[in-house]
Amino acid sequence: MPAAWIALGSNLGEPAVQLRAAVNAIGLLAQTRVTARSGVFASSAVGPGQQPNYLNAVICVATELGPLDLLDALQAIEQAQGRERSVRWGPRTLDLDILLYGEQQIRSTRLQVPHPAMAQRHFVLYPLADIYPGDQPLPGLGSLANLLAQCPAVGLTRSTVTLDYDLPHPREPLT
Ligand code: A4P
Ligand code: MG
Repeated sequence: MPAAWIALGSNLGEPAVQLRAAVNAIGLLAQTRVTARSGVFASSAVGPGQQPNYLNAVICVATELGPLDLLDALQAIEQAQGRERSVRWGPRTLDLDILLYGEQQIRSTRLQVPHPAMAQRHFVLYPLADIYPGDQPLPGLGSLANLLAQCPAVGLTRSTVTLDYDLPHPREPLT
């Protein structure tokens, strides 16, 4: 099954709860399994005006959904968790971005993969480094070690929050 890496971000509505709920919802998508979860990182908002701080994380999924079907599914989860799209880079309960989808490089109107801003974003690269295979170059972007070296983690801190579920995973039998 192709592997896709997904970035999660939230700065409204109890970000830790939003991130955990999103991982849970992604794990319940058809033909999709969450195979790795990064730690959770805190940082101040990149964007306009005064905004609450963000929590960010990255997960890896194995999925039979094609890239656009995966995007549709992620946008439905954003909507279900109360996402309102008003201001570009404005505060949000949940942002789900497809960072990488297998080896594919996609440049369509709706979907650009690798995500065009990922190389400049410490809140994406450092969580990704928790779970991305060190010896595997990123399609079109080279080694993650190089990207990290050019993107200092200034203002980024590892949170004590984790993506662990508070409740038993719905797919596990309840005893
Ligand atoms: N789209 C194109 N490529 C992709 C992709 N690879 N993954 C299109 C997901 N979507 C993709 O996205 C707008 C459109 O991008 C989608 O409809 C989709 O067709 P959006 O989520 O509605 O808008 P946005 O998130 O406000 O814009 P954008 O440019 O995606 O913003 P970013 O880059 O996601 O930045 N500061 C901190 N500390 N942490 C953050 O997580 N996030 C942002 C948002 C700003 N500042 C932040 C953080
Ligand atoms: Mg986005």
